[in-house]
Amino acid sequence: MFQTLDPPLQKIADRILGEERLSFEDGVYLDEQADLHTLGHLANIVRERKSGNFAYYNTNIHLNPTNVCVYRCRFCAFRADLKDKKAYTFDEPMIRERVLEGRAAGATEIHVVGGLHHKKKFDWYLDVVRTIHETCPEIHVKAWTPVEISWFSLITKKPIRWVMEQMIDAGLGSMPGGGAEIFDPEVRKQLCEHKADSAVWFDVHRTAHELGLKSNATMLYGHIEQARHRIDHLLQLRELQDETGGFQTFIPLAFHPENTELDSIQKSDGFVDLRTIAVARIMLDNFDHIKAYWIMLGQETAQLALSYGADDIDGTVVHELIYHDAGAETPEGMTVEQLHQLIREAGREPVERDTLYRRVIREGADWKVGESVMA
Ligand code: V47
Ligand code: SF4
Repeated sequence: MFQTLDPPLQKIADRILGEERLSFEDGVYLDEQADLHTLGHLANIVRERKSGNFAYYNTNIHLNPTNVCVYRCRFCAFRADLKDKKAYTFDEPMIRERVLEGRAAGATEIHVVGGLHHKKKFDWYLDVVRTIHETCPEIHVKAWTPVEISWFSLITKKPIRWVMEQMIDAGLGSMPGGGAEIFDPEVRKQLCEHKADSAVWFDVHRTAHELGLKSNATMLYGHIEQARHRIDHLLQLRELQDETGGFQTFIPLAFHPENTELDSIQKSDGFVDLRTIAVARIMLDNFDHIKAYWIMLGQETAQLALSYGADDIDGTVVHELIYHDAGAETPEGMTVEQLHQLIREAGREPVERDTLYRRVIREGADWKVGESVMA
């Protein structure tokens, strides 16, 4: 199938074709030395094994309830101090209005993450989830990262499990993948010294999985990290997935430098983005899905990514702030028709999924969920 590959790459290719697991050294080799086209071809084999020709998307809406944050991650352009001009905090009517806007647009999911507000108590965050759930119980609430959950644990002086149980009672349905950045402690120290470390990140996801929630995982790349940090990050995720099986999707997130403390770093190009997606698809053999987040990649790279390992492009999104504050030039949302066109142009078959990867069946303005798509 391959014309003469370098012997180390040939060995790795044989292992991928034989569905064998790759090592840390294999991952670093792929990341640093494999040519992009061979890498993409190998990742595509794994991708089609798992998802065939399907490319998933969902109809979703974002809510970042506040941008006020006690932390100062050096890569973040979204956060604000309490008295900043750009500081904002949603109240209950604003949250309800956002949810109703989502319902009118046919959203099956609301994606909620934000800052850690200096003055808000745990009940305020709990009410964010409760208000969403009570306003539209049919919309799945995917909310909070381990950074937020550990903050709630700190301010309530209660264990993480207790915090999560309260959130589940209020309507939490699953967790997004944020806050992971790069797990390596030296890199983390330089990016976001004070916020939850990797042990806490894993503790929260393990607890979520034990409580029956599904979650996602991310990796922020294209800043000060190196290949060995990226591969270590992927292998730590693979290990927890072996233990719990609770992760659904991995989402590599390209660093956007504009308006951040790290604005002297150049944003990664399409080659690096595709390489990162392909390596992730190959190394994370126990993850069902890899997401090419179109908001972050741009539409063209997201389309290519569907042949470099990705099988999901996130969704209609609407009201994205984290990437747009950091200079993303993509639109703030896309219609279902635009997503379909984007996926079909890339030669894939669009499938609308809900948060838990069940097929969404629409009849006029109504929708219901069917079977798990690959079941
Ligand atoms: O945790 C913040 C990252 C994350 C920047 O689970 C930045 O489906 C790049 O987690 N440049 C939040 N990245 C977003 C996130 C996410 C996105 C899409 C889907 C899902 C999912 C999760 O964004 C943060 C941080 O790692 N981030 N600032 C920046 N300037
Ligand atoms: Fe705060 Fe999150 Fe931004 Fe860090 S990434 S400063 S925790 S909003």
